[in-house]
Formats: sequence, structure tokens, C-alpha cells
Amino acid sequence: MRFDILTLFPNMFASPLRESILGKAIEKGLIQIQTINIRDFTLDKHQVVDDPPYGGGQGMVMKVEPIARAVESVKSQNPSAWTIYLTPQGKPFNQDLARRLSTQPHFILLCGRYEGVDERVRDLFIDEEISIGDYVLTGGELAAMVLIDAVSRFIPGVLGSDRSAEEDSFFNSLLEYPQYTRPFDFRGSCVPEVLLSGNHSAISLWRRKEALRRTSLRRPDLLGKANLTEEDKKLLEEILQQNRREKAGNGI
Ligand code: 4FN
Repeated sequence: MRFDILTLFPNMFASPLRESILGKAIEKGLIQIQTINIRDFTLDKHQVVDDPPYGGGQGMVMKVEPIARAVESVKSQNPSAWTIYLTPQGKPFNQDLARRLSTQPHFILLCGRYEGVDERVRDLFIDEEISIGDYVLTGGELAAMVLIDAVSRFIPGVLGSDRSAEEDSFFNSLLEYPQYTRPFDFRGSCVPEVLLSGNHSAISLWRRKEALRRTSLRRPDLLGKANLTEEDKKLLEEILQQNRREKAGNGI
């Protein structure tokens, strides 16, 4: 899988994408990441990439011509590269979208700066607009890195050979269960006994219940998407009953 990143700040991408798992994936040739400086595609002496907006108003807008030439330079090598603009106006990024994108071999990722791009960039060059969340950023670069990280995990071989992005699919739609490692007793705070029991089915059941408990408490919206088994529904009922008892015990 190949990512061509169109940005005014190519140096931002150097370290974050070359450390750890993604760094290994690049070494193995599983992913290729190239940054393209939009400024290199200007034709004027001062290499101007921004201009004030028609109609007035605050800030600057990214000019269409340098972006057009940068996109076309990639497309001349591969006309079917999928071009994504990272923007707060895009469809919300999530794990389902990351999985769907992971079937594409080649992306062009356009990162905005200032007040964003001239609208004609969208009309003429963008296949899909994606947002990583509802907050104000200074640019689309960090959003592009989030997308690359989440999508690359789905490529076979990027995660260790003993691990795939879908392997944890039984748990993928839920928040994670609590994890512990040594020591058993840290300042009087101990590891739940079931995890030391060696009883694997009891451990699985405990983990499933804790994952369901956390999800129902912190992100009940995620339970709607999870395909819950009859066993899960029983566990959730136990959790709700437990919560009710605790409330009654505390309040009265
Ligand atoms: N952001 C909002 C409303 C209006 C503007 C912004 C904003 C960077 C070029 C876009 C932000 C968030 C998630 C790209 C935000 C993303 C960006 C993203 C992004 C500079 C113009 C800008 C209502 C969401 C708070 C700045 C809301 N995912 N403008 O952040 O690129 O990809």
C-alpha cells in the first residue's frame, strides 16, 4: 500500500510514521509513504501557495493551481490513486471506514492549512472527504497520520505474524477489559484472583464481562454496533442488576 501525502509541512511526517510498527512495515516493503511539498508545484518566483479569499474575510485560502499540479504529478504515475481530503467537513473516520479503505492500494492524502482549500480542489480532484473528529486543528497533517496508522494495521504482515487486526474481532467493537502484569501486589492494590486461577474459561468470561461493563458505563453508543451473543446479553443484565444494587446501597 502506498500513501502520497500532499502537504506544506513534509517534515512533520518524518518520525511519527517511521517508529515502531509502521517503521517495520516500511522496512518490510508492506507500506510506502512519500511526502510531497505542495510548494514545489508553484510556478511563480515567490512560490506562493495561499491567497486571500474572494469576497473578503479573515485568513488565507490554499490556491488551486499548486495542489492541482501536485495531484496530477502522482496521478500521471497511477491514474487510479484514491484522493482523500482530510477536513472537518468529511465523513467521520472510524474502524469500519479504516477497514474499507485498507482494500485500496494507493492513496493521495491532501492536508489543508490556513482556512482550507479553494472549493474547486474538491470539485475537480477529491474522491472522498474524511474527518478524524470534531475539534479545531491547525492543519490536516495529524489527521493524515491517524488515517495511515489505522488503515495500515489491516495490511497482512504489518502487525506481528501471530496477530491480525481482525483477530480480536470478538472484542473489537467493545472497550478493552482491564489488564494486569507483575507485581501481583502494588502498594496494596492486587490483581483480581481469577486471572491467577489458571481457569481459562473463567478468565475469558471475566474479561468479556469487564469489557461489557466498561463499554456500557463509558460508551453505551458502542453497544449498539457490537453484535452481542445471548451470553453477552445475560452478562449485561447481571451488570445492570449489580449497578442497581450498588446505587441502592450507596444512596439509602
Ligand atoms: N482543520 C471545526 C469547524 C470549523 C473549522 C475547524 C478546523 C485545518 C485547514 C481545516 C480538523 C478536525 C478534524 C482534518 C473545525 C481535520 C481538521 C479533521 C482540519 C486547517 C482547514 C482545519 C466544527 C470540527 C470544530 C482547521 C469543528 N480531520 N479548521 O479545525 O483540517 O481531518
